[in-house]
Parts: sequence; structure tokens; C-alpha cells
Amino acid sequence: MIKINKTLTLEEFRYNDVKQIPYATGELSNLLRDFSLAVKRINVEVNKAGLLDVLGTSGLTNIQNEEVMKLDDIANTHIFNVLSSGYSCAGVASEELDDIMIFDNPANNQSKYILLYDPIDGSSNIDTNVSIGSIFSIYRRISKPAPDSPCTKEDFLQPGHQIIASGYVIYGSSTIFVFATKRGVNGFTLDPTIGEFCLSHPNIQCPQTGSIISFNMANYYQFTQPTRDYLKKFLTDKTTNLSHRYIGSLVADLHRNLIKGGLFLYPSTLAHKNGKLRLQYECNPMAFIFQQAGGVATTGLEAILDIIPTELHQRVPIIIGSPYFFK
Ligand code: AHM
Repeated sequence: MIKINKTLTLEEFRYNDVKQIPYATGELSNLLRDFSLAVKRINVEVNKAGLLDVLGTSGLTNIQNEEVMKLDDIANTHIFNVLSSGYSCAGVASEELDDIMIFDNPANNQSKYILLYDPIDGSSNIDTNVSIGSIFSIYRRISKPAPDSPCTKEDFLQPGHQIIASGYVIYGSSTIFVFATKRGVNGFTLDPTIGEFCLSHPNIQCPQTGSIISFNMANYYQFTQPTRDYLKKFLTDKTTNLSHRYIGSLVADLHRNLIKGGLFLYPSTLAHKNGKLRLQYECNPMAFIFQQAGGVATTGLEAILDIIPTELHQRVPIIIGSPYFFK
């Protein structure tokens, strides 16, 4: 028999993992499978973006008064359609939708989970073929799962330390799906020949330190004095040998820093007093991944994962990366 190296698909990996958890029902695996199906559909649109009519703005604005790109809208619909026609979550919240969407029917009401997502992160990069991503987080409901009990707003306003699983997909030189649970962080690369995500980055650990520092340099003089002092400490230390790298797509910037080690900041600026990035759709999922991989995520004053959300689309400053930068 010809020797073929064994590569686990996402489903095989979850199946093996779930076998080791005596009380697991497989519902979380089904939800991850559903999400992976939606992102495969998004990946097809991203790959043909210049050929299809998916570039540019949709003419709409979202609740935060930001322009919605056509691909934001398309990706949002793919994720919504797959999750609302499956039975693995009771409802969703999207960065592109004003309010939560409750799948109020007896089957979905029995699900333990709800999911929040940013369908396309890094939207300003869509038209120039720069890497973009999708981000999600999954929480166990506070409301009771039962056929006549739909999920509630409260389920979506939990602090990040309650996350059951979070992850991102990066549509880059290859398409990679990374997700974290309390059992670790693993990355799967899409094999386009068979249409499956296959384990390529097992047990990801964030390096203790790193040489990459990422922030929007054009905002430097809009940062507060304490932020500038914090940065100066590293930028003037010749022993650290730092390089500045900033893509402007959170998923791409953080995927690189997670693998290579480094620091990323989107702090408070004059224009964005609370930072620009959204707690529930961007900061919490990424903070959970970094924490499970041994990294750190804070606003500068408190741990990202400890913030009690007060509204769905709330923004927070974020400093995230290798532990060395937080000593
Ligand atoms: P988006 O939700 O419109 O995609 O904005 C979020 C993006 C992040 O991916 C990225 O880290 C940040 O905005 C870049 O912002 P800036 O252009 O201000 O540096």
C-alpha cells in the first residue's frame, strides 16, 4: 500500500476531541462545522472577488454609521443562512446587523449555544486584494434551552471569559481556520482540492516574546501620553530589535503575531476615544484565542475578557500579544 501522510480534517479532529469528553453531545462540533461551511462559501466569493460584482460599497451603512462593503453584506448573509437553517445555535449577533437575531423555533430553542460574528474583518482592504478575515465567538446561553424558550439579549452580553470557543478565518495566501477552546488552539488550512479544512497548525502557542510591533503609525500623535510612553519604552530599547508591521486587517495582523510573537495595539485615539475595535465581535474572540495560546490581552486598565458588555456594538481599546510586552 502506498504511504500517505495522515492529515486530520476539522471534523475528524473534533470527533477525536469529543470522544475524550464524557459529557459532550457533539453540538459544539456541529456548530463549528456549520460555521466552516459558511466560510467555505465566503472563500469562494473572496477568491473570485475581482471577477464577480462583489467589490465596492453596497450603498448601505451599518448601525455604527460605517459604509457596508458588498462583500460584508454577502458574507453576513452566508453565515446567517447556514446558521439559521441548522440546529446548532439558538441565535446570532453580527457586526453588520443592528440587533440580535433569534431563531425562535422548537429545534433551535433547544440549542445550548449562541454565536457572535464579524463576517468580514478588514473591510477597507477588500478592494485591494489584501488579506481579510471572519471572526466568531460561541457562548453557552444563560437562558434555559427548551422548545418554547428562545435565546435572549442577556445571552449575548456575557464577558469574554465565558466564551466556549472562538476563532477566525484568514483569507490570505491560503485560507486558514484557527479556533480555540479551553482545550487549546488549533489551525486548519483549506485544501481546495477536496474542500476540507485540514489540521496544519496543531496546538498553537503564542511565543513569549517577538520582534513585531503593530499599530497604526498615522495615529501616533493621537494616542494618549501614557500610550506613547508605553510604546517609547520598546521603540527606544535597541536590544529588542523590533520591526513595525501593520496590515490594517486585525485577523491578518494578529495571525502573524500569534505565530511569530509580538505586540498589537488599537488604543484610544482623539477620533476614537474608546478605541476602534468592537469588544464582542473582534476583541473578545481574539483575546480568548491569545489567552488560550499563552498570550495577553488588555485595554491597558483591565483584562479584555473581564469586561462586562453593556451593549452589543461597544468598542474598547486593545493591547494584545506576547507576555514579554506586559511585564
Ligand atoms: P472593519 O470592521 O471596518 O473591518 O474595521 C476593523 C479594522 C481591523 O481589521 C483593523 O485592525 C482596523 O480596523 C484598522 O483600522 P485603521 O485603518 O484605523 O488602522
